[in-house]
Amino acid sequence: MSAPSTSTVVRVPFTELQGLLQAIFQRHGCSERVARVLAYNCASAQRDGAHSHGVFRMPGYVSTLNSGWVDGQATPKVNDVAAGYVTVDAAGGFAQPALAVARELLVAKARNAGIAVLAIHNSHHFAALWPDVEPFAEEGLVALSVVNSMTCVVPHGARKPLFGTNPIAFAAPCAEHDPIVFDMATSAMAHGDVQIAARAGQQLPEGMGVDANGELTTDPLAILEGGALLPFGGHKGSALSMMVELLAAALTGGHFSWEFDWSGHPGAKTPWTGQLIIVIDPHKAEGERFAQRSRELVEQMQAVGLTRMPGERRYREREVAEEEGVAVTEQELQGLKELLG
Ligand code: NDP
Ligand code: PYC
Repeated sequence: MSAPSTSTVVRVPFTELQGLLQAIFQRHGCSERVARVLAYNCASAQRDGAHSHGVFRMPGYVSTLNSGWVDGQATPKVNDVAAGYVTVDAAGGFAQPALAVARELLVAKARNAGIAVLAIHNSHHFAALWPDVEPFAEEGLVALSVVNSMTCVVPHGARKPLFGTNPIAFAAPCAEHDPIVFDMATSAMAHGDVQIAARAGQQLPEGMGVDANGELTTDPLAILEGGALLPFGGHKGSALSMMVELLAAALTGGHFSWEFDWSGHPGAKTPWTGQLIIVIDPHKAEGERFAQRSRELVEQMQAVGLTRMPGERRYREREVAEEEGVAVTEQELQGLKELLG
C-alpha cells in the first residue's frame, strides 16, 4: 500500500466518486451492470486507502477497454455443477461482475453443504481482492480467494519470471469486531506499488526485485522495464504463488499467468486468468462460537503486544472517509474528468 504522492488532497463523497467512475466505465464501453460493479469496487479501494487499486487503476482500465482486450459487456455463464461447486465462464469480461451473478447460489450452497467453491475462468481481475471476500464475513461466513495475474515474478531459485503477483485474500467473522481480513500479493510488492514508486521517483526497499540482468535492484523502473519482482519470503512465498497458479488457473480452467498474449492489444493491462473463491459456513462446526473464538484470538494477539491487525488500517481510513469523504488528489480528480472525455 502506498499513499498518494501528489498535489492537494480533496475529499469527495463516496457516492459522487462511485458515480464518476461508473460514468467513465460506461463511456468506455462497459454495460451499466458491469460499470456499477467495477465503480463500487474501485471507489471502495480508494475510500479504504488501498491506493495501488483505487483510482490509480482507472487509466489502465480505460486503455484496456479501448484496446478491445476485455469485453465490458460480457454476460457471465453460471454453471451449478455439484452440491458444493459453482463455475462461471466470465466470457472474457471482468471477474467481479461474474462473482456478482454467482454469489447468491454460492452462498446458498455454502450454507447448505457447509462449504462451497466458486471457480471463475475466462476472466480479468485488475483490483484488490479483499472486496471479494470481506462481504462474506459480514454475513457470518469464512472466505478465501486467490487470483493469478501476469508474469512478473521469478519463482524462488529460478532465473526468469513466470508467476504473477498472485494475491491471497481471507476474511472471517469476529464477534463485536470488524471481520478479520487480510489481502496480500505473494510477490514482495504488488506490481501497482512498483508503478506508484516509479511515478514518484522513489527507490524501493532492498529485496523486492531484479533488473533485466537478474541482479537485485531497488530501482522500480529497472523492475518494470525488463526486470521482475521476487516472491515475498523466499521459497515460502514462492510456494504460495505456485499454489495460486494451481487453484486460480489449473483448477478453474483459466490461463496461467504466462499463458495469455496481449501483444495484439496495445494498451491492454488486465490479466486474463482465473479466480477461485472458497466459502465456509462456520455454523456447521462451531455454531455461534466461531466468531467468539475469533474474538478470543484477536484479544490474545493484542495481549502479547499486537497493535495493528491486518485490515485495521483500511477500516480506519474507511471511517474517516465516511465522515469526511474519500481522499483523492486534485490531480487524480482532474485525470478522472479527462477520462470522461
Ligand atoms: P500490503 O502488503 O499492503 O498488505 C497486505 C496485508 O497485510 C493487508 O491485509 C494489510 O492490511 C496487512 N498489513 C500491512 N501492514 C501490516 C502491519 N504492519 N501489521 C499488520 N498487518 C499489516 O498488500 P500488498 O501490497 O501485498 O497487496 C496490495 C493489493 O494488491 C491487495 O489488495 C491485492 O489484492 C492487490 N493485488 C491484486 C492483484 C490482482 O491480480 N488483482 C495482484 C497483486 C496484488 P491493511 O489492508 O489494513 O493495510
Ligand atoms: O498490483 O500486482 C498488482 C496487480 C496485478 C494485476 C492487478 N494488480
